[in-house]
Amino acid sequence: MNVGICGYPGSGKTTVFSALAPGARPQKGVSLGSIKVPDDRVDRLAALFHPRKTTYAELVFVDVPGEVGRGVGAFHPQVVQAMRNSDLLVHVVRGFESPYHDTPPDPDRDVALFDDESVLLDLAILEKRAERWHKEAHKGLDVDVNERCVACLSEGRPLRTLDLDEGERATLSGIQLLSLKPLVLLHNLSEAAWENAASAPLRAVSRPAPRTVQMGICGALEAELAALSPEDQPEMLAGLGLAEPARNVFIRVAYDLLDLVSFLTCGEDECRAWPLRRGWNARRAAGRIHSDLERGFIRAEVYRLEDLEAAGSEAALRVQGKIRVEGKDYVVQDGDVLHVRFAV
Ligand SMILES: Nc1nc2c(ncn2[C@@H]2O[C@H](COP(=O)(O)OP(=O)(O)OP(=O)(O)O)[C@@H](O)[C@H]2O)c(=O)[nH]1
Ligand SMILES: [Mg+2]
Repeated sequence: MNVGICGYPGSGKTTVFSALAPGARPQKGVSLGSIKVPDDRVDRLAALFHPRKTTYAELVFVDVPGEVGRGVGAFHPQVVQAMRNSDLLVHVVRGFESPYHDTPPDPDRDVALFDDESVLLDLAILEKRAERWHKEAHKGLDVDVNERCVACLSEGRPLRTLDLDEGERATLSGIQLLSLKPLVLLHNLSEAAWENAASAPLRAVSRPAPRTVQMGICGALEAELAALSPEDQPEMLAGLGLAEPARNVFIRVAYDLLDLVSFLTCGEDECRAWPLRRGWNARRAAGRIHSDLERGFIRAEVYRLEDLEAAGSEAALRVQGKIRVEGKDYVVQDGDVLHVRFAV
């Protein structure tokens, strides 16, 4: 899953990138950094299996450069490309005074501008599509959905506000519409604003619009925190009055917006967590592990980690009849432990 960190020049994107993906080295142009999603279930499995390897689910962050002007029409093609390749967009909104800007921060203007820009880029694509289909006299669900989307965008509304069911959404897959991607409005506050009680509403996680989450951090402080050794972090967190780094909050927000669950696999080789779209079935889950497992899927043996811990071993679990045999259509639940049986 790719998380695109974007926004206007000097809004603190690279600073936020360093806070969210510590250890990644920002570069000129587009930088990539990944983080492991902390998951105590992987640790609990590892305590039972003593595997050679433990692997956590990962989020990949993309720091999109901002060496472009501001205003509608300002997104550089390279920036747009990086945004299209993202599953989730993070709009870093400047909330601090900076020597690089001659205007004070204006979050509302930046949020509106960003929306307008995404809406116009999407509209251009969908209008071209409509024109082509009109010429070809093509009809169908895809045409209807396209029409609804154009109407929505023409009113200046991002596509994520549109109520689309799975089938309707599928007609839009593959075109990477920016305003359809889930969005985090990340207000990047100054140290002073962050400590000010008046900015509490900005700091709290809220949902101002469908598939949109707003949250506030002080990027500079969080980046400083992320650069500390794990032993030194608790002291700084306590000093800031925080229970956890913004990174952890962000991971939960991202999982929620992307509608992800994790399933687990285990054995003496590896214990691992795999992100999966909520509602996906066992066969598609198998495909996350390897395409052979999806193609040759026979069944999945599924159990709950709590049951394994209570029983002490898979053998004991089997005797208790707590290992279920599920077919390809079984909807995988968060925290399910899966063994896929397959033949190719
Ligand atoms: N006071 C304050 N300054 C910040 C904060 N975040 C970033 N800055 C400063 O703002 C300036 C720009 O930060 P960057 O992280 O480089 O911003 P950017 O969006 O990556 O910039 P471009 O990639 O050039 O568009 C730097 O001088 C940062 O130190 C913050 O939370 N508080
Ligand atoms: Mg930058």
